[in-house]
Amino acid sequence: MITVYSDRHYHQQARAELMDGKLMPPVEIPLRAETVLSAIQRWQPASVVRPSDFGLGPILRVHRSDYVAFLQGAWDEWAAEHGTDQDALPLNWVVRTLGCDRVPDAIDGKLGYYSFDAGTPITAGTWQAITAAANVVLSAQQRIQTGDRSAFALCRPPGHHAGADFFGGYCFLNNAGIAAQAFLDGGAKRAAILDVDYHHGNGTQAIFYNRADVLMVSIHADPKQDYPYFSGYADETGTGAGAGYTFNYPLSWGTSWTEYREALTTALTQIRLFAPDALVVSLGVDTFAGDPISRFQLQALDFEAMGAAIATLKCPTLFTLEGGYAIDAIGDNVVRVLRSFEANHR
Ligand code: Q9C
Ligand code: ZN
Repeated sequence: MITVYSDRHYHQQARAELMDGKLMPPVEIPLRAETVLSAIQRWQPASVVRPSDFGLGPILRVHRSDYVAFLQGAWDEWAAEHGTDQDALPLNWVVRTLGCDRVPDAIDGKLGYYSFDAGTPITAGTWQAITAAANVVLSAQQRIQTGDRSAFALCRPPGHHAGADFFGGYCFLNNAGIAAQAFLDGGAKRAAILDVDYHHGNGTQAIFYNRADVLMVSIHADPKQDYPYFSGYADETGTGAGAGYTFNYPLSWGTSWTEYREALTTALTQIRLFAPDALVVSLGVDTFAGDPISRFQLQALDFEAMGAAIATLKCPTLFTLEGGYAIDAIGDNVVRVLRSFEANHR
C-alpha cells in the first residue's frame, strides 16, 4: 500500500494548547507524523510518495469559500492586531440560543465565528500545513481512483473535527470529507466514511448529515463523558435525504476490545448494506490504552484485529490519519492496522 506524506505538516507547530484551564505543551505536534512515517518506512521502505498539488477546487467542494478565505488570512490578521508572540486563539462565541449569524470584521470575532473550541491554535504556518494535508489525502484518493486497492494518507493536522465552516479539535480542513467528495466527483455513486478515532467526527458528520451519497459511521467515546460533548449520540442518524445515512456508536470510558469489536461489527454491517464504491477510514489511534488524552483500553494487538475486520468489506479503502497522541506507540499502532488490513484484503 502506498503512503502519501509531505513534510510540510511541520509548519503547524502550536506553541501551547489551552487545556484544563491552562496553557499546556501541545499534544498535536510534528513528531506525531514523523514517528508514523518512521514506522511506515520500517514496514514498507519503498512505499512513501509525495503529494501532487490539487489547488483549492476540491477543498471548496466541502468547505465554504468564506471559511477557506478566513483560514488563509487569519494569521496575518491576527499578527496585525496582536503581534506574533502568541498563536491565534478564539475567546468569544455565539451562544446556542442567540441565533446570531454575522461574520464580524475583527479577527477576534472571526476566530469565534469559525470555531467551536479554544484548543486549536492558528499559527504562521497553519495554512501551508493544512493545504499540504489536503493534497496528501487527494493524492491518496487519486491512487485509488486510478487502480490502487488501498492507500494511506499520512495527514497532519488531522481533519475530522473540521466542518464546512468551522475549525476545532486540532482540525481545520476535513481531509476525510475532502477525499469522500473527491471519490464522488471522480465517478463513485456512494462513498462511506468509517471513523474509528476516539473522538466523535463531528465535522465530518455535519458536512454529510443531510446527504444520502456519503454514509458516515463513527465509533467513539460517549459524548456525555468526553469531547466534543455536543454530538455523537446514538440518536443522531441524519436528516432530510440523509436520514438513515449517519450512525453513531458511543462507548463508555474504559472500553476495551470486547465491547469495541461489537460496535465495529455493527458498523461494518451498516457499511456493507450501503455497498459503497469507496471507503474512507478516519484512522485515529487515540483509542489506545496508553493515549494521554483518552480513556479507552485498546492494546497493540487489537489494532491488528481492527485492520483485519475492515478488510472483510473488500472495498477500495483510503486510510487517513486523525488522532493518536501516545508518541511512542502511534507509529506501531497505525502500522498494525494497515499491515493486517493489507494481509486480509485479498
Ligand atoms: N482533556 C483529534 O483527536 N481536547 N482531536 C482534549 C483533553 C481536544 C482531539 C482535552 C481533543 C481533540 C483529532
Ligand atoms: Zn481523537
